[in-house]
Amino acid sequence: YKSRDIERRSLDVDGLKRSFLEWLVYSVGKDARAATRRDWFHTVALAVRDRVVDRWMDTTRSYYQEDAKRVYYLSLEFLIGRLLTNSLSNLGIVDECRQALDRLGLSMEDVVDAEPDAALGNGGLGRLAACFLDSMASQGLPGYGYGIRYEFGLFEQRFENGWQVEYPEQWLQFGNPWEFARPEVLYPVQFYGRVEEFRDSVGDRAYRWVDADRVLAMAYDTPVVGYGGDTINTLRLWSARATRDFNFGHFNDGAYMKAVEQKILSENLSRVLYPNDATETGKELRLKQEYFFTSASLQDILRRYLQHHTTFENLPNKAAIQLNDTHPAIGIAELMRLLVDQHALRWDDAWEITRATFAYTNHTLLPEALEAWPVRMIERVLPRHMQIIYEINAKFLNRTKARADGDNARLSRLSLIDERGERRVRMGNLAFLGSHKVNGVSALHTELMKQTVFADFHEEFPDRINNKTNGITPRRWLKQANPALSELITTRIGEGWISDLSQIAALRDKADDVVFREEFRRAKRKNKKRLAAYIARQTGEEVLVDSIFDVQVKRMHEYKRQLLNVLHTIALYNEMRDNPTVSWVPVTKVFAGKAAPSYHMAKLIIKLINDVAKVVNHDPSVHDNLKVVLLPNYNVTAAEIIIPAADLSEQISTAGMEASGTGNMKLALNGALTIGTLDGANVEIREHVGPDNIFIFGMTAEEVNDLRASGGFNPREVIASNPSLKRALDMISTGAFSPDDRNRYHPIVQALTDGGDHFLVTADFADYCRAQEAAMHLYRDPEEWTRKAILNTANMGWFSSDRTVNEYAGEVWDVHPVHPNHDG
Ligand code: 26Q
Repeated sequence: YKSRDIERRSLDVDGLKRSFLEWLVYSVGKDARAATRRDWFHTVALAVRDRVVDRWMDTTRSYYQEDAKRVYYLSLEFLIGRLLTNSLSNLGIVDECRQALDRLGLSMEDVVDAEPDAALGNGGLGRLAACFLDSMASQGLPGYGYGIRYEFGLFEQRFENGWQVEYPEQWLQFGNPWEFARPEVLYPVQFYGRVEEFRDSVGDRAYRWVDADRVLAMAYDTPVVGYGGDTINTLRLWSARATRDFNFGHFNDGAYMKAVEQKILSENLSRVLYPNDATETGKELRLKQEYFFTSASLQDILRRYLQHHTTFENLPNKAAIQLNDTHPAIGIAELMRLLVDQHALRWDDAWEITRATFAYTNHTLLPEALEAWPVRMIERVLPRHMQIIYEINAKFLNRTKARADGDNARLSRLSLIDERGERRVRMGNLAFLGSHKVNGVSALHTELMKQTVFADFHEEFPDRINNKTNGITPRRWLKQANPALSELITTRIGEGWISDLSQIAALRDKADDVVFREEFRRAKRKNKKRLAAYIARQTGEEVLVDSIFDVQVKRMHEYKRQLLNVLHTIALYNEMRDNPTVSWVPVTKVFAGKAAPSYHMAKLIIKLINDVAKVVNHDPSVHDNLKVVLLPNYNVTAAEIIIPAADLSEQISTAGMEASGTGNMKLALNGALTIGTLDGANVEIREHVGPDNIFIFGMTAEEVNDLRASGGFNPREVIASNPSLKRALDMISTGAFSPDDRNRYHPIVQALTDGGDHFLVTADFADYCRAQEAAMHLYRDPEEWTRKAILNTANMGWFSSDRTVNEYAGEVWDVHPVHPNHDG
């Protein structure tokens, strides 16, 4: 056994190669001649996993032995992407693996490309959770991710005739070599039924939840490899399994098949990720998903706690539970239920423990995205929780009423129940009240939380709201995605930046070094070639590597204003056609992003981009100076190719509407200059990179607010006074891009005109064009452009998710690094 064990852990080229061959034959069941790329991916992943498990168990054991306080990150989304390069890179064996594959006649790229992209998330919120997992593990913080093991991740996007069509994303189809099924880690989760009141042993009123349906939550664990491989944390995802207890009602008519059918249906709970990154109003299955994974996670957390403790008063000293938006907020009522109903704590003690344990992160102020579940639905699906929510509300409002001297409007705003129209539970209010800390995700967003949605709560609890500006992991988003730039950086300043991104500031001096600038440009050009090849493969379009790669990659949303970018594209197209003798800076407009399947306007914008691309790309009169591409199926893997190649980063949301953004950080770190509004984290990016190294335009959040309040904005007037805007809009509305259906874009034109232009696209258009011109002008001066690009990379150190996670650890969680013992 011993020699085999050592073999399994060997990190050198020979050991890896021998492991690969062993895994290929004995676990994948193929010989080298018959193996496909996918077989090789599974082989390599399993061999790499071997190098992780001992350290993983050491880590878990160390946490247990030290009875360390753990942080539990509850999230309905973890957008982790591929794990092979990530694991190899964090273990420090990328080159060894490449060589081992080389000796087997295989290309590392081919093997890496055979891994499906784990898209268990929609966008920013889910990717943030994945970055936090990396940062916690890389800094030795005892952090667990808890979520759902969706069988289908975010849909695969294809374009058919320019329209988005969704296909199921079957990432588990060929098995998942990274996960460990834990069939023994199984918790019951209940739904429906009713609540019975009874007297407990001392004669007090007590409640039990009876006649409920049961589903089992089964755990799957994925190791989270920290940088350097010292700490290996756990991502635990729950899968729904049917119970074996039967609904005996069905047996009266001998309906065995009917009973089994119910069992099968109960497993639908973990089937699919909801593809809406704004709210999916009132879908019962979504509510059940939220409760399912939250309840299982809390049961697991309490089980772990009770291994060391017999009473609950120390729970807040041993567990910090972070709610990633309100999606797991039902956990507040669930923990109360577990403590009061199952462990017989007194209400007030349970409440104090609950509040001290939970913290809540808000990711949006958009009113339509604030979760509010119909009372009638919660009553039916989770009857005991509805009672508990009422009780929390009654106690809170009673205490508040005493000081509110008759301000009923204020009380009704503070209430957990929205009484206007159909009665609904405001999950944001529940999350706020049940947490000791509540945070926004950028400085501006946190300020706006205080002034808008949580103004009354902020007045009531002035110390509760705090800011935690988002961050991104430099391992995935610089080291792995951009080897060309990473290696250049490391040759100049060493590799300390990988685990301490503040060190990247040492590059500031290099901005004035011509040689360094030349090498920086060379790295960018290499990445642009890689992207150009990807574009050609995906769209058939040939783009100029020396054009400005002007990139807008993110979910399709009206507030993110892809339309503003499209209007500028059309205006630029017109100018190029009008002035064919001018020597234009060639521009490649790169778009990518998915629209929620039910978001018709977003889907129409996708079609418009594809229609504009068709016209522009085939018009010989622009001499290839302008190309428009919309890349299909944007996901983490595509982002890793697109982002390192960008020159210009489009961050152009209506001010006040983007909570933070994180793509903005990835792009700036990779040396793209930002063109953006003063929204979300763009504000802080400007402060760090310096106002001379970013193109800021448009209205501020305050101006947007004032304009809306005064109601004094007429898009028709703005359009009439701007000929290039008018012309672009006229072209859209008269069918210049849709000769086959001239009315196709009526809804878009309508929204921007008589619809009142809610997202202020027309209001910001002129200033946006000015900023675009400034960018194109600067691009003509490669030395100046590169200098600013370097200053972006050098000044983005603060936006590491290591910094963000450390702030949470110190100010919200009170957790500390644990150094696993690997010699035990
Ligand atoms: C809610 C209810 C029912 C179904 C779906 C949802 C749902 C799902 C996903 C609501 C919202 C989301 C995702 C939100 C999101 O990604 N927000 C982004 O979070 C980032 C990380 O903080 C920020 O950088 C972005 O600004 C913010 O838009």
